[in-house]
Amino acid sequence: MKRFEYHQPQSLDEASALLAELGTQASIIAGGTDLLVEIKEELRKPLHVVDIKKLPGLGDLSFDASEGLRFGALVTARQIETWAPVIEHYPNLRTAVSLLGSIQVRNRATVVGNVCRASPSADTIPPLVADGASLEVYNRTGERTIAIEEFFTGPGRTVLAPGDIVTGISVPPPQPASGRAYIKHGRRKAMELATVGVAVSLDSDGDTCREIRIALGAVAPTPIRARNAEALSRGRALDLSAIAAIADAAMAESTPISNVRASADYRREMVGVLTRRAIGQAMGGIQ
Ligand SMILES: Cc1cc2nc3c(=O)[nH]c(=O)nc-3n(C[C@@H](O)[C@@H](O)[C@H](O)COP(=O)(O)OP(=O)(O)OC[C@H]3O[C@@H](n4cnc5c(N)ncnc54)[C@H](O)[C@@H]3O)c2cc1C
Repeated sequence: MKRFEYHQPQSLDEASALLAELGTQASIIAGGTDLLVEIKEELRKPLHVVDIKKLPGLGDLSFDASEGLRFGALVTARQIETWAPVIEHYPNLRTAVSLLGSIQVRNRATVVGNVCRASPSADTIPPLVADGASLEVYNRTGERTIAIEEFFTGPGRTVLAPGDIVTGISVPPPQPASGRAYIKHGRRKAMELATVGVAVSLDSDGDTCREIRIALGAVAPTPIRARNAEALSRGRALDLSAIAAIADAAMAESTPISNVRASADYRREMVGVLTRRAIGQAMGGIQ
């Protein structure tokens, strides 16, 4: 393992100043479940590691029917997985975190870290994209909010600049008569990264679909929205033939690569299969 200098700032301002000064030589560490593996395997060689665990206010977790869900950068996957409001109102996110690694990993891994790692196959990203989440970013020069869809610029790359710290994520409140689903497909049932991940959030209007957001993971350089498929769905009764057309559109929008886990053709096919299933699950879960 490459040696690095360890820093434990006590305030956001101090952490941001340090990160701005050290620039690309520094990496933030939260749970460390990605970063330490990458350092050990020499995929990353930061000279400085800035631990954010002592920063105040990053452990908050809240839900309000009018404000929605908000969680800070230190909230773990396991906290999200076991928290009643998430189980009740955001079953897509709940499913995603429950499929992330093992309980030991989930007790350390943060959801914000999973998003910031920006892996195309990260489990928590598709449901957060489908739900229209936004990221709160602190920099000592100012704070800003970024829509999660605008956060990713490529595999492992984001719009974050030196000095930026993601302090939390907000997810809008569920609409009445809405349903959500996330389906992960991998080679094994556990401890496996997604070969394809599909998240669907839909709001219904009686028999028709009022609004739908379909997010695909692991089938493009960044997680994506299947916007053509969504456009086909709005204002339409989601019967079997409509769902088949929507699933075909989602397949056409994916641009997967072949790698050790699956071929591009297989992944594209699975986008269709999982989109059909996820729409069905979201409709079945309408509350
Ligand atoms: C055995 C094992 C199995 C796994 N299985 C899965 C799986 O099934 N699905 C899946 O999606 N992931 C899986 N993972 C990865 C998952 O654990 C991580 O993505 C985790 O969620 C990252 O959170 P962390 O707090 O550990 O981040 P860290 O490792 O501390 O950081 C990850 C990255 O995010 C940056 N970062 C962290 N916090 C912030 C912040 N607040 N602001 C800005 N940048 C930040 C870091 O600099 C680093 O680049 C697995 C990992 C292991 C070791």
